[in-house]
Amino acid sequence: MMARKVAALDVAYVASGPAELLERVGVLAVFDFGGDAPLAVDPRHVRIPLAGLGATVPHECWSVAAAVDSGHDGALRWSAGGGWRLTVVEVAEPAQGGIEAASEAIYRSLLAHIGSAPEHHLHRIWNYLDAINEGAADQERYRLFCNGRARALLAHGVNDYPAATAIGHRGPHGLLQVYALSAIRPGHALENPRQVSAWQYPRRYGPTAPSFARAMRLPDGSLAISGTAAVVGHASHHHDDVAAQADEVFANLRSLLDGARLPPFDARSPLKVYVRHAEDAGVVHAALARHLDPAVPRILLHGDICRSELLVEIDGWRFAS
Ligand code: 3EB
Repeated sequence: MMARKVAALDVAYVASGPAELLERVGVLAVFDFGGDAPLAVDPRHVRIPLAGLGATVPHECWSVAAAVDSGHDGALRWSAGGGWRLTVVEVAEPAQGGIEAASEAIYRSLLAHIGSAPEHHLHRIWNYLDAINEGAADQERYRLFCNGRARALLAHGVNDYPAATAIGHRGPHGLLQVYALSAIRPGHALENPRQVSAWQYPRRYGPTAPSFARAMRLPDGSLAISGTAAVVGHASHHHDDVAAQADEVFANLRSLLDGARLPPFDARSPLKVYVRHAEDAGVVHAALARHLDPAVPRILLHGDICRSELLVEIDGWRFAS
């Protein structure tokens, strides 16, 4: 059998409206941040429950150099083309019996869908839950989410973790949203030499270490970068100092790119910046200006980071220039 290659994947932040974008050839998804803009019936139109920080927030548009198909599978929505697949699923936690059970259920349905698709290699996953830091110690909602996720991954025999982001949203209470990128070809997970691998975090951070890789080298050679915070080794650094945390995030990102033998971010490196306190947006903007070429596309979003002392996190992509 001939190994099919994947088409080039691209992610861009664009001002155009969803209706116009969804008309274009090869559009895999259009993400709308925050607000309550009406959703198109199209399964490729995804509303993310994180508000933008800034005057106008562009849409995030995923496209491939190929024809795209899309549809529904029970509660899941999917689109696929060029060897890539986006799968989106949302659940109401109360209907599932709480965050831990909801997390396990959403991952089981997602993994079942992806596992039976041609694009069955899981590369990158995003997780959004509300009140992420609510609950004391091991009852913290993020830790309960990690328990459920790990159980589903184990049940499906997944031990090569995808790159991931897990962020707290301020949207509807009990809304758990997960979406994933998978492909017909495998990727290659990367770790960060400055950071202990998340799945090896010591017990003090929770009963189940988080199941994610620091980055994924995609089958087209691009790099998908996980949520990166001011974690050095396994410890959070610079409590209460968002500027110093942002500097530490960039030290982590540089170390990740160096490890992957990739040059610094450029116009083909869209980044998403999650900021816990809206009033920190100015300080974070200044940090981005210090560390990034002005051509690097970036979006600031209002979101909570999974440890309560962390104030800023960045994820993104580095596509071939
Ligand atoms: C960290 O380094 C910060 O649980 O999926 C970043 C990215 C973080 C993904 C996840 C958590 C996750 O531990 C938190």
